[in-house]
Amino acid sequence: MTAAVRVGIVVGSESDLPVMNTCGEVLDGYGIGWEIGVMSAHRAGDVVRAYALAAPERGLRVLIAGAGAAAHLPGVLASLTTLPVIGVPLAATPLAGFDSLLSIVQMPPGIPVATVAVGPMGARNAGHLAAEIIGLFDDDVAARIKEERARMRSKVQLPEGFTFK
Ligand code: RP5
Repeated sequence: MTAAVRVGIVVGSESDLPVMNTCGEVLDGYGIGWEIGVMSAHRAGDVVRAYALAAPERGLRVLIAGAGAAAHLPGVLASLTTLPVIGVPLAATPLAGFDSLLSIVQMPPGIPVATVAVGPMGARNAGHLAAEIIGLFDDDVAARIKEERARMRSKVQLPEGFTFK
């Protein structure tokens, strides 16, 4: 059975897709349904507005937006919906994502965007954070998150002579 789509990923350009698809891979690992679309806040603001307004009734519970340069996509989405919005700053200009990071993270009070790290690391963490939000009301996802945390913890290698108590 295909999982219901709960997470909407949007990017500002087709050039953002390779990085942001890794976010979807993380969601796949938790068995969470997701979709991805390309819609720039600058070049197609009307489409972004329609997508944000339709999101709740379409069953989406979290929006993730990845964009580079003067990255307004996450903030514009957040202005149009009360669904949680996660912003992923992408490195698309000579400023290497610092421009995008500041554009996304410096939101005014009342319209938050949960901003993650620049680039691929942030794209993956956006998937993990979205899973934690979904896990608040989905016990299967919550259980998979616990399994993933245990898997990460199992990578510990103790030095000889050190006993963990
Ligand atoms: C942003 O400008 C996009 O999110 C992308 O990261 C960057 C460059 O876009 P393209 O010129 O590759 O379309 O809006």
